[in-house]
Formats: sequence, structure tokens, C-alpha cells
Amino acid sequence: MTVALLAIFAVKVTSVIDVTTKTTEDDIQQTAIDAQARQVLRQIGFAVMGSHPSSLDPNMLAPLNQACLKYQVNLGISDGEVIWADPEEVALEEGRRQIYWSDNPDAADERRIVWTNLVAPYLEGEIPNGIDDNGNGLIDEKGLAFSISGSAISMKLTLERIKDDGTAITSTVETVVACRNMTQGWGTAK
Ligand SMILES: [Ca+2]
Ligand SMILES: [Ca+2]
Repeated sequence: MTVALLAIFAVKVTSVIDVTTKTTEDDIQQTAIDAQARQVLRQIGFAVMGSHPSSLDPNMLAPLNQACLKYQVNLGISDGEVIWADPEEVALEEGRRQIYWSDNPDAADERRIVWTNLVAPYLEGEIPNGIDDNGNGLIDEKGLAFSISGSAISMKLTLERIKDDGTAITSTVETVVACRNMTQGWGTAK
């Protein structure tokens, strides 16, 4: 009798430890993916906030949105002329679930840097059906979604890590940044 009770007790203790360990692992993974999502969003924000609003391509009002954004940063004025940096792009490479930053996109000397490999196919709560499932004003938006209103660039991002048991750990972040280069009379990007 005592032996049987002890055995049951031991099984219960073991399963409690299993659950605790699993929860701790999940917490660690969640913290890690949350940190990466914030970091990538910050990188995108810093990249695009120096751009000129007229250089943004495409220039899309919600509910239209796009998983890539081309922009140009103006470096200043020399002899009355605006000096533009090379065109840059931040985009989702869908097949690879990557976000990359590109200097001189589509050019022979294009440089690309991958900022994350964990982008979800669609933003959290969204499925491709022509409807705004997650109620954020965008329809069928991808795991990276830009929409633009004037000089304000809205960006949303969902990262997703699929665990061994097939379930996913996700993190969704969003922010709005304003283009700083608003000086009157400056030329537009070529
Ligand atoms: Ca939506
Ligand atoms: Ca949808």
C-alpha cells in the first residue's frame, strides 16, 4: 500500500517537474523571439526614418500594404542641389521567411544583409481570404507589412518559431515612424 502511494506520488512529482521545465523553455524561447522582433523593428525604423517621404515606393495608404519598401535618404544640400544616398530597400523574402536590407536593390553592385529568418507568412491572426481577420485595418497582410500616410510609415511584424512538437511561438510588434527629411523645397528622389 505504502509502496503504491509512493509510486503515485513520485509520478506526480515527475510530471510537475516536466511541465515546469517545458514552461521555462517556452518562456526562454518567447523572451528570445520577443527580443528579436523588437530589434528587427528598431533596425527597420532607423533605416527608413532618414528617408524623404517623396522617395517612398510604393506609397500606400491602409488598407493597402506591402511587404517591401524602397526609400532614399538625402544626405544634405551641396551647391543648392540635394545629395541623395543610394536607394535602399527593406523587404520580406517570402519563400525564405527572411527580412533583408538592401543597398542599391536591382543593381549589379547590390548589397544585401539578412536581418531575420523567422518571419511568419502572415501577420498574427491574419489568413489570406480578402478579409481583415485581425481587425488592424489591413487586409491579408504578410508577416512584414508597411503602410504609409504622408510622412508616417506604419510597420508591423510577426516572427514565428515552429517548435519540435509543431506548435509555434510567435511575437508581433508594430510601430509608426515619421520621415525626418521634410525640409521645404528639397528635390524629390530620382
Ligand atoms: Ca489585418
Ligand atoms: Ca485575411
